[in-house]
Amino acid sequence: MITLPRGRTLRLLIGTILVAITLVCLSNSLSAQDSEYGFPNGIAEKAYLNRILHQPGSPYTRADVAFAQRAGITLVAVDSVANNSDTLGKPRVRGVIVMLARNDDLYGAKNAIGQLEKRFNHKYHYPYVYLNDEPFSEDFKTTMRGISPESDVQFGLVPKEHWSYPDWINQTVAANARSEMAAKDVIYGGSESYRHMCRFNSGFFFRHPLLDQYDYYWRVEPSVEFLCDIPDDPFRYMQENNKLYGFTVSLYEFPETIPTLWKTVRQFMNEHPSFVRKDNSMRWLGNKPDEYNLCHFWSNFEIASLHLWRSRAYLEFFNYLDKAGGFFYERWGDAPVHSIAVSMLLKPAQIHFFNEIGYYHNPIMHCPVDQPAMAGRCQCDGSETFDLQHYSCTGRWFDLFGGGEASRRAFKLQQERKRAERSKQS
Ligand SMILES: Nc1nc2c(ncn2[C@@H]2O[C@H](COP(=O)(O)OP(=O)(O)OP(=O)(O)O)[C@@H](O)[C@H]2O)c(=O)[nH]1
Ligand SMILES: [Mg+2]
Repeated sequence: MITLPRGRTLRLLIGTILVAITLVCLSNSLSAQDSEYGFPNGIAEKAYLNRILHQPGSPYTRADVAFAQRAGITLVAVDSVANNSDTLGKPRVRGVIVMLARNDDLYGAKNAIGQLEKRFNHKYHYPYVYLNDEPFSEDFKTTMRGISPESDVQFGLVPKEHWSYPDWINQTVAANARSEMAAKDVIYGGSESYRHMCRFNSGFFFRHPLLDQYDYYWRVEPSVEFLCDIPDDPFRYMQENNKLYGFTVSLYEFPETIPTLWKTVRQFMNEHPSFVRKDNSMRWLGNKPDEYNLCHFWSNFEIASLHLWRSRAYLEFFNYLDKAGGFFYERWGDAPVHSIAVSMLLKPAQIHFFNEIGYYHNPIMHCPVDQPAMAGRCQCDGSETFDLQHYSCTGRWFDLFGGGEASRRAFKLQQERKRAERSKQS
């Protein structure tokens, strides 16, 4: 038989429970409002954006400024940025098209940018920044200037410290890891330069001085294709709708490239709970906290805020991962790193699926032609779009956060086509 406490003991017990509840609530609200990083729960959205975004007039603390200096980031005053107008007469959004490339990527770079010009930028003249870990050849520069004669075009060298081993990495261990992965046929498993590239795209590209003056970037890779005329300005869309990250394709990562990534992410989250947005998008990454379902946005296409990566929260996250060594001891890609960060730091409404941008990066295609009205401006077959195919994670995104009507219509077309093919064969 259970003996219930009475009288003074009961009052004492209830009192203790009430005090404990109050303390828990108080500590939650304090940690929500008062993280050193101003992040993000309990802070009004605008203030939150101002804190993570280095916006003009944002209330930087001294600590923010010191941190930015340590991270090699310049806080740019808005007045120092020319307020050009685009050809449509509105003030220009501070957007830039960025490509990391080698000199021998010239042919692919020319094709990709040629298509982007034809489909979109000939109307807007957004500037281009090309980055390389080696100096660009005159041939590369002249050719690429010629493709977008009306845009400002800049060529930047990646600083050595953004493309080399940090001192805590044991290069012998890294070399052994590469050999082991190559022996197992892991894609790019044996490549040293690929690892520097992934680390650069994860943690450094946005610190390049040529990007200081911009708020948004569009990442383009050599040899990708833009399959549709792009009617509206995606940069402006991002700005006007408070979007911070945009994607067209998502899929599953190769697990062999990231054996300890998720464990490291979880450690980071446990050690820095104030970075983890309460209304985040992490459900997309799996149903159980201990298991990563390998979903990621395919980062060869990104239209996103540069300030997202310049935020203290992201830089702390990147530093944590970088210290863990997985960029070199494994083969962590910038795609899962960006995607996990985006899911942790942003709410779903800040992440945008750019359905209308028809896009191809070998071997995957996103095509928005789900209805005849769109067919006139695209060179792709919507019934072949990747969106809801089994290796895509975009369906999961729609299921969790809504949207995707066009993709569902396209998927229906896909099924009908397959059925028709099957019945023709039988
Ligand atoms: N400057 C420079 N750029 C690189 C290097 N390696 C890759 N890149 C660029 O980094 C981006 C990603 O590299 P990719 O080789 O396309 O990697 P991926 O998309 O995972 O693989 P693919 O399926 O081969 O396209 C591209 O813009 C490349 O041009 C390098 O060593 N130096
Ligand atoms: Mg590529």
